[in-house]
Amino acid sequence: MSILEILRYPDKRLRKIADPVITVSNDTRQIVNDMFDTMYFNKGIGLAATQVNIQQQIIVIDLCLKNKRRIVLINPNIIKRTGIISITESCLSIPQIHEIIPRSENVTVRALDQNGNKFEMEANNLLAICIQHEVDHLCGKLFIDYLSPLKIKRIHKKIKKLS
Ligand code: GNR
Ligand code: NI
Repeated sequence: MSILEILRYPDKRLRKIADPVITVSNDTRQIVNDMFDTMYFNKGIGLAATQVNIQQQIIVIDLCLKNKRRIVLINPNIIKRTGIISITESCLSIPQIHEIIPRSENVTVRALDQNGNKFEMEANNLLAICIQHEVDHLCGKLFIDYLSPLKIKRIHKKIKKLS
């Protein structure tokens, strides 16, 4: 078990594009386990490999914060989106910033699980939002990228004050 270091905005490595996992191996499963440990330790509901400086398309999610329903998405692909929903989002890579972000309300995602098996799942509400937030991370995108330049400016000021 290892707790990995989470990159903090404005670290440029958060902007890297993750590569697909070619073979789901024991190494991949080790990364998944470390990511769950890191996510639970930091009380997050999701974590993308990009956030722990691993440039591979790996996501872990558990909305319950406590081993209730672990979801692993390797090489995820959102194949369908419907509806619109907005909640106040936060990100372990941008501590103390909380903003309302528009997302799709329902998504269908195709991915591989930790055994390398293909699966498809439908998600709505918080799970759908979390999947979109994490898939964005794998593309180097952060939730604050959806905000206006003025709001981003204010966030930069707040981060400066906090540090
Ligand atoms: O822990 C997290 N909570 C959260 C709340 C609303 C929308 C998205 C999230 S994901 C976030 C953890 C994180 O930074 N994942 O990348
Ligand atoms: Ni995040």
